[in-house]
Amino acid sequence: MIVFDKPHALTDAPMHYCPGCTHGIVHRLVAEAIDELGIEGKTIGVAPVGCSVMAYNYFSCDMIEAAHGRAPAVATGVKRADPENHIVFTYQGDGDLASIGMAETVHAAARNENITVIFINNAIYGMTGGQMAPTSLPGQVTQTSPYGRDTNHCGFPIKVCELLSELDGPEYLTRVTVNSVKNIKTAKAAIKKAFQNQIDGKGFSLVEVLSSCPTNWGMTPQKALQWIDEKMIPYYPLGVYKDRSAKEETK
Ligand SMILES: Cc1ncc(C[n+]2csc(CCOP(=O)(O)OP(=O)(O)O)c2C)c(N)n1
Repeated sequence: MIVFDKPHALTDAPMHYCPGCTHGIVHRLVAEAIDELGIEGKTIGVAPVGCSVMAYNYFSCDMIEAAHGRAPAVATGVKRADPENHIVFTYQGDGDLASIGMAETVHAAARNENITVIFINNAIYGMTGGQMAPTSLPGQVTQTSPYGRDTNHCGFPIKVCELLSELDGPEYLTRVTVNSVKNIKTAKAAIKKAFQNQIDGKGFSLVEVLSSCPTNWGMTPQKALQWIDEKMIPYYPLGVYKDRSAKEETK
């Protein structure tokens, strides 16, 4: 008897992610949301460069590869070409979304593009070998900050949900994590809502997922999940940063 199955929106391809990396968990949550909302046939994902560069192998829906940082611009075009029949999501790392792609991110949010953005914040450039990202924490040791991120020299991490919440445009901004069963359930609900918002025509919805990178953090998978609790969440508090419709309903 099958009691726990793979979502239909995921292929059978084995994933290439490192042991303890949470990209796989987030892929599953996105696929579950697509299954439950019955939108696989009309969903188009946009994955740019980063560890999830081969996401097109893992999702059963249509996928497009975007240049580094340009996913929100590509997604805007795909969505606007046929808004009634396309459900469009981007799947982006922190180097991608908050560094090279920051302009695309801010402008897509300001325009309230009706797309769903899945933002994987693992505080590092994973694919290229662990360089400092715009989200690396003060004091964090990376390949390009071997003595720890010095804020005098490198500035401070960018808090994407807080930053975008100052804009009038975006519909829904939330930060979640996937380092425990409880947190995975919250993340699932947020991702599903971000897709439902698009179905309802509400606009730009971004789910930031605090994620682990044991390989580049130099930790065991278990320690990496603890590090999210101990170091990342205090700097990047979890929660809903904007939910415009909910606010309007309570007025
Ligand atoms: C235009 C361009 N600049 C730089 C690169 C090199 N590059 C590939 S992935 C990457 C960073 C990826 O980090 P992130 O977006 O945080 O995703 P992760 O790999 O951690 O999941 C960089 C700088 C590139 N492919 N294209």
